[in-house]
Parts: sequence; C-alpha cells; structure tokens
Amino acid sequence: MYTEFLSFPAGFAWGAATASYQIEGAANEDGKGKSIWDVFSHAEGTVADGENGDIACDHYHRYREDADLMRGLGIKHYRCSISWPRIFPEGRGAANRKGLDFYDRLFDACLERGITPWVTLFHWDLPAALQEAGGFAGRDCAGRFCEYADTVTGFFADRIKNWITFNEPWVYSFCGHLYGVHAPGLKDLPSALAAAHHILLAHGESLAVIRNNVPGAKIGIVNNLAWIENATNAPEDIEAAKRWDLAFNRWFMDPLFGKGYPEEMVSWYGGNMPEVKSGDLSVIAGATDFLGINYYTRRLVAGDPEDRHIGAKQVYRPHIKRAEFEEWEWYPEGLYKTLRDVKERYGNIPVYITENGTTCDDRISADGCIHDPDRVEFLRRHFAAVWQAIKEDCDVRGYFVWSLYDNFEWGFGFTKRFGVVYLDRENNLRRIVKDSGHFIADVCTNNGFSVD
Ligand code: IFM
Repeated sequence: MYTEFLSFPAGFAWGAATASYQIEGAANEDGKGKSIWDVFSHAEGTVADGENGDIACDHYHRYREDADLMRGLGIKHYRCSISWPRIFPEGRGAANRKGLDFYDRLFDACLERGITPWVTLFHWDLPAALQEAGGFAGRDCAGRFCEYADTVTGFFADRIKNWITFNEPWVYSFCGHLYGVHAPGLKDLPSALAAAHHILLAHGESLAVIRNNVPGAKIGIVNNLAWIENATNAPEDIEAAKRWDLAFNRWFMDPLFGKGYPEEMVSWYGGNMPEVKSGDLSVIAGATDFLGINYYTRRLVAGDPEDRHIGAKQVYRPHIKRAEFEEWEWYPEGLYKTLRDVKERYGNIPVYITENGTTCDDRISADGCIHDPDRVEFLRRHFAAVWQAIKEDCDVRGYFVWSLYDNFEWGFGFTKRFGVVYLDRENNLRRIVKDSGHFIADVCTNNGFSVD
C-alpha cells in the first residue's frame, strides 16, 4: 500500500479551541454578572434537557488540570474566550478585578506549560445588562465593546499577542436575533441585520484600541464559512444558493475586506437594512492581521418560497456521511474549496482554521477508553484538505480543533460531544482523552500525519 506523510510548514500552529460559557461554569462566582446565555439557558424550553452552563466543564476551578491536559497532548496553541460579564458584570463601569485575575491565572498556567493563548473577546456571552439596553441591535454596544476590549487587552498586553475580536458574527446575529434559537432569543430580521452591522463596526473600531495597547498584536476575526452549492441546476436553486452564499458568507466577508455589503442582498433586505453611516464601511474594513475560519460543512441549497429570510432551504442527501446534526454533512473538500475561494476573492491573507470538528455518539468502552474512529477520520480528511490548500499556496498558518473537550453545546446542552477529550458527566467531570485526542497529540508532535 502507498503511504505518504503529509507534513505541514514549520511553525504551523496546531491547537484546540473552547469558549467561556461552554466550559467555565462558576456562573455566579467572584463577582461575575449575568450573561445573556445565563438568562436564556434558564428560560424554559431553550436548551435540551433544560441544561445550562452554570457548571459546564468546571474549567474555572480546573484550569490547571486542563492546562496539564493540553500539555500532555502536545498542544501548543489554545484558543479560548473571555467572559465579558466576568470583567464588566454590568457591561460597563469599573472592571471586576477578580474576573481579570482568573484569566491572569489561566494565561500564566498556559504560558508556563509552553502553550500560547489565542484570546477571543466575544464568543456570545454578552453581559445581560447590555442586552437590557438593546444589545448589539443598538449602535451603542460597539462603544461598550471597545471599552471592554481596551480594558482586557491593556491588562494582558504583556503576555497575549493573538487577539480575536468576534466569533461567528453570523451565528450570533441570526441564530440569536432572527431564528430565536440562541440568546438573546429574538425573532426579528431588522434586529439581526442591525446586530450584524454593529458587530462588524465594533470589530473595526476596536482594532486601533487593541493595537494601541498591545505592541506586536496580531488581530483577527472569526467567520464561520460554509461551502455552498445549488442542489440542482434549476434556476431557482441556483439563485437560492447564491443568496445563501451572500447572506451567510459574503455578508461578513465582503465588508471586512473592503467590498461593502453585497448589493444584491442589500436590495433583497430593502427596508430591513440598518442605518449604515458614512464612514462605517471603511472602519469595518480596517486592516486585520489574520482571518479565522470556522469550517464544519457544505450546504446544498434549493429555492424555498416559504422561507421568509432568503427564500432558500438546505436539502439533505441521506447517503452522505454527516455529523449528528442532520444538516452538517461531512465535506472536507469544502474546506479546501473555501480556502481557495477566500484567497481568490479577498487576497492571500494569513488564515487560521479556528474551529473544525464533529459530534459523535461517544461512549466509554469496556476497556475504559473512548474509541471515536469517525472523528479521527473526519479530522484526518480535513487536515488533508488544509494540507492541499497550503500546497497550492494558500497562507494557512494554523488549525484549532473544536473542541478540546465535550462541553455545553448551546441549545443542544450536553447532548452533543465535540471534544477530543471526553467529559464524564457521570463521574465528577473527569476528563478522558479519546482516540482522536491521541491522534491530535501525534499530529502536533510530528507536525503532520500519514495517509494511505
Ligand atoms: O460549539 C460551537 C462553537 O461555540 C461555535 N462554532 C460551532 C461550534 C459547534 O457548534
């Protein structure tokens, strides 16, 4: 059998990713204020099994153990997020020193173990007090974000150089403000579009703030990009797929890279559009150092006159392998195509795959291990897609698996496991490295892997 070792460029950043609300727990400790996810998850019918992130992985108390875990896996880069309401319990005013101290301890624990933190400022846990004042649907929230970014980046400027402003603006804006399945649980298109615009604005306005605080900062934003294809060649499917791409991918990418909002969708949204003030677009297009891409799947799209948002729906091909989410088919080629497309459309900006991974129905086997061959296969195929893109000169500099360990998967609670480390909720949240975790460890150590 022919075997080849796919080796990655020297210095390629292999890592794992998490987010504050999904792992920290300690929801009410050390002066933390409530986030919109604390509020949303405690409302009836919002999260599977009535779960919430009050305890989650208890990372707040076990961060040293978790840093040891990463060191044991040879992980040298860790993407995590800061909980805004730990720092500003009421969204603004005086910073909560105990909140800063937690991240101080966490970052030091990482650095002492040779792990470089990549810090996301906003992974959806907005202070509830700011939502009461309108949240990101209001323009003011961009200013609040800059104040928060100023405090945090100023405090950690000596140790943290890699900053990510926002995680997945599409999900936050649309799942939270149009589809109502995420906090803050709204169902209103103008609010979703306004939130999207103000997030982009907050990102752009914060760039100067962060650069001013952090000498040598590398600043990026993370978009979730999906590869979109029309389900058939019927004109209505072709049009629908185009709209999906514009609304999901390019609504964020185009303005960030100086192309403004896609005209066709601006016309489609018509009177639902937020006010875009003169100068906003140039602020949004401020220079970033890298783009983070979260890639999970392809979407096959057909026209759907009943869909009030973009007149489109996703279609499912039952024979294609998928994650436990029906709509997340495995499509590693889509990652390769996305990387090529980003390069062609926006230039060869440095890219990090800031999330990629899959859910599996993981169980503890009789031997006490977690055998997750599907996840290993998923990762192997996606790594190969990244390798191919690099071979074709796409400037991909790192890959962070989603996720370090099983955690609170938003509306799905703890029913979906994304980790390369198992979280044993029956057994005091003990962590058990899955086969995929051992695979990642090998890849990190060897900076590559063998394919047959
Ligand atoms: O768990 C999420 C994460 O918070 C954002 N990106 C997708 C992951 C899996 O759904």
